Amino acid sequence: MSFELPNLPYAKDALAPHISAETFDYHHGKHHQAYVNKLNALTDGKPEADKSLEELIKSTEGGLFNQAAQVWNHTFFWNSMKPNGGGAPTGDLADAINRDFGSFDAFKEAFTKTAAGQFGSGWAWLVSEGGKLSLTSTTNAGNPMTDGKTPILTLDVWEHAYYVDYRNARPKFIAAYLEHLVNWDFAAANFK
Ligand code: MN3
Repeated sequence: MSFELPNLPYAKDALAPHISAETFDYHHGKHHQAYVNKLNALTDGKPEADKSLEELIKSTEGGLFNQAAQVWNHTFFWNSMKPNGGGAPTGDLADAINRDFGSFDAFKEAFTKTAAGQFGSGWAWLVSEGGKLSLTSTTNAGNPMTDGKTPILTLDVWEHAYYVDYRNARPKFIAAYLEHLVNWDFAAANFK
């Protein structure tokens, strides 16, 4: 058994102009594919080849963790967005955001700070733990599951995620994600 690159959940030009097809050509077609290839090279012929990505994330470290987590994180990131996304959550997740952040606007402000404040490469996450929502960021391939937290949404803040479309302007990328891209249906499904 080997690990495979999942298809994008939408056409590669479906999030333009916020994320271009060119970015997806590189970010999904080259970066994400490279993590899959390296994970297969590291696990080839070993028991780890039959484990799930979640199992590898929770039980490994070093190079194997980095590749497994980057494969999982990117798939989760693609699903954290959709064409004509953004807007506001509804239902239980909306209630929990209001309870744990004070308001949806306060959540957006805090998420923006978390994503902008992650120094260097990494990820910004909305997570739940025991039903309570919070924000966290991780460095490089880090994933909050290693701390027992459940990912709800993520944003890739490595420069490769935004440099083609926004150059160095990470805050513009964060704003576009929140206003136009977030898939709140996916987030709600993760909040159980
Ligand atoms: Mn990336």
